[in-house]
Amino acid sequence: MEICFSTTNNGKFSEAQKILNKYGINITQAPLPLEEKRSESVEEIAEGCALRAYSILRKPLFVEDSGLFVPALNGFPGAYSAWVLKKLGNEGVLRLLEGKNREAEFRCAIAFTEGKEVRLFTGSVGGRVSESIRGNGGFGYDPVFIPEGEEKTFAEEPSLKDSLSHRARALQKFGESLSKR
Ligand code: ITT
Repeated sequence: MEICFSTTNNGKFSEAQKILNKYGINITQAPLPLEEKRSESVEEIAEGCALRAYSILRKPLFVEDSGLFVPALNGFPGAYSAWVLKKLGNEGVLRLLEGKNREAEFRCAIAFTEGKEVRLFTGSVGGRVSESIRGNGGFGYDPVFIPEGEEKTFAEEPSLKDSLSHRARALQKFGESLSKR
């Protein structure tokens, strides 16, 4: 089976490729710059983007919206994660968290469509924001995120992401559902 993954993020694409291959699913990348609906919900954003991507590509596809949610910042950067990373970087996020509770959660919503309905698959991982930037692997916020029960950041130990990241968890549900068809 071959499905298109509409994303401009190569890190997301290679993680998805690795996991979905295990379910016998091949993916191709369409880096469409999709405008995202303003919402605090990764599910809502992903759903809207899936329909927009389908109106352009007209073939079975999925998109994925994700973000880092920090309760001490009322969920920020959340749905604004990509924008915050571009404007403030991981350094800026560390500064925002000085003296605050560093608990955080990554959330991911995959939206799959073949044109009519949109099916959603979600995943999350709890953890904390590190005190400093650590590691060279992964992408985005990986150098500052330590998953629950671990000491290393995702960037120091990217293999952790294959089993327990928000994306891996959503992709596993997606892969299982597709392989049952
Ligand atoms: P597309 O929308 O084109 O897929 P994007 O990078 O803009 O790519 P999002 O809008 O979903 O993706 O923004 C998510 C942000 O959160 C983005 O800055 C990512 O780098 C970051 N992020 C998402 N998953 C991550 C992960 O597994 N590790 C580190 N950072 C992550």
